[in-house]
Amino acid sequence: MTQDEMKQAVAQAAVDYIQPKLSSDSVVGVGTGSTANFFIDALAKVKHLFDGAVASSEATAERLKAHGITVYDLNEANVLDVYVDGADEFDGHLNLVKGGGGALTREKIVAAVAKEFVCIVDASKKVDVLGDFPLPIEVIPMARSYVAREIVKLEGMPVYREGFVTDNGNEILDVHHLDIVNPKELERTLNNVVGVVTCGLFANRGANIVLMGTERGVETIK
Ligand code: ABF
Repeated sequence: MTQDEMKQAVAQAAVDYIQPKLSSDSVVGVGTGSTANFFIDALAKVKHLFDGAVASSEATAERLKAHGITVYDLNEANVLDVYVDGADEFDGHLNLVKGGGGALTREKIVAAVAKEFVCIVDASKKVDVLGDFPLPIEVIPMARSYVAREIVKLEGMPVYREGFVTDNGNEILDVHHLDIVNPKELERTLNNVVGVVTCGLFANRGANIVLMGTERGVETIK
């Protein structure tokens, strides 16, 4: 099985998982990235079963619309029963690193609103300790150097993601060499640095369930 086939299988498994929860007024939170794109394509086949979607990025909104799925602004949707999105890393406690695609802030907002966060990954994303994947941090542009200096004090090595602007008009620092043994605490610490919009740790609101595509099929981790 190729990595894309695993992503496709897990995307279909996510549709199968949420389908019984959908009703004609359901609004589905939809994430960003290549696994989320497979999910959108699979979700489009059951678009008659729900009302519409909230997107975690402009790219996702475009893909949903191209499939004829109504895209709502989050402020228009009172309730999101479920949010489905990928991740760059996850650990055994369902803490996540996200933001490799740069959409972390909107992803974190949609995840905060949703009653259930279903994370869809291939097996390469599983780790014992988070931090091999450089941790993305969205920063207000004028604060970039200050935030970088504060991160060095925390023993991380920040790298400016050159030429990249987020959907919110901000910049990204990718932080290398962090050994994330206490993700909840580090998430709070980083989010408290002035100029940080949010960091890519999803620990205080991690996933409720991870569906992981493997060579042997899709595994469920809760
Ligand atoms: C989003 O897409 C992210 O938060 C994460 O950065 C990325 C995962 O991408 P892919 O599914 O392409 O590996 O969910």
